[in-house]
Amino acid sequence: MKVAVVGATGMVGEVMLKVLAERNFPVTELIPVASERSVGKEIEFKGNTFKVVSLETAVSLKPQIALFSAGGDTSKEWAPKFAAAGVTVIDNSSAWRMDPTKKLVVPEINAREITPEDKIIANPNCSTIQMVLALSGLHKKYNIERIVVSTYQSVTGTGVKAVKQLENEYAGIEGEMAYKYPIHRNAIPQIDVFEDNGYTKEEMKMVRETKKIMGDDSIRVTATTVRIPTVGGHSESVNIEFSNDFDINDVRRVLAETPGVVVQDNISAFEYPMPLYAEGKDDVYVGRIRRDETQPNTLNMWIVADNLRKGAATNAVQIAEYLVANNLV
Ligand code: 2RA
Repeated sequence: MKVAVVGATGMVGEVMLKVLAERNFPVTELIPVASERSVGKEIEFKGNTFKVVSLETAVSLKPQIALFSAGGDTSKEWAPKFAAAGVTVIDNSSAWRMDPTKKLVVPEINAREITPEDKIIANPNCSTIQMVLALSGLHKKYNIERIVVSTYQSVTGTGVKAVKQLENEYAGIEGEMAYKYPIHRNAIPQIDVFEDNGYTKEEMKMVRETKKIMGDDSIRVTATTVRIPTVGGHSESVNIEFSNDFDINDVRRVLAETPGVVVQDNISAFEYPMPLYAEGKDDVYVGRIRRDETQPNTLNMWIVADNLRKGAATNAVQIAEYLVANNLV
């Protein structure tokens, strides 16, 4: 496979390259793509060196697959140009996620929806991916009515400038700010811009994308998304109300059997998921599984995953793997 990685020098792009190599994706030729100022820069991939090219050059090289993580504006402009050249684009930006003509895919849940005609496939938002993956098996079994989620999100979700801000603040150095406020020793209850309803765009992504991926508009979702000074992954406190009552041991069994989910839930040994230990891993970790004692058919749990891996790069590479395995490219 000739594979282009658009945004190869960015935080997610770098992880995409790492994941492609680690998972032995059949890359015969790598085309790293970045903005004009990075063109010509050298990128190491599996012991070989590749030169960064421009978007124009990348289209003319006609890769079979292009993994995009270069922001919504670049995707809006360039994904259709790649698609028109016969390239299948897997896009990590929010540009196409809610477009009804585009599939929004978490492979373990809905990869079967992909057809050879899908030339632009959307990768969901990181905080949505880890939540829906953990909930997909439980939805099938017990039918989710409503989800109340609060997130504790890593600065890596914002990018390299935010990681630098945290490091600088920790070291007491003045520097560029990615956020309006300090993030060290803080929790910022705003991720992305505010929408007219008073929710942030990140919160509304969780609402809208969950319904689309689960293929069920009736699921009610309400979210509060918060940035905290961690780097290893996003954490989520999730309250789920089902139509049907559940057995808590069966909930654990369903979670343990959900591909990509690992149950870490042994309170007597103080075992629960934490972002420090999820960093660099592809799984979604679930713990603190317990019944909400204030109302029937309702469950509380804690979900943690590395937002750069399953929340972005790994999910995109898994979509690419599905395309190859099913002769869709
Ligand atoms: C964040 N969800 O964590 C974003 C990244 N896609 O800010």
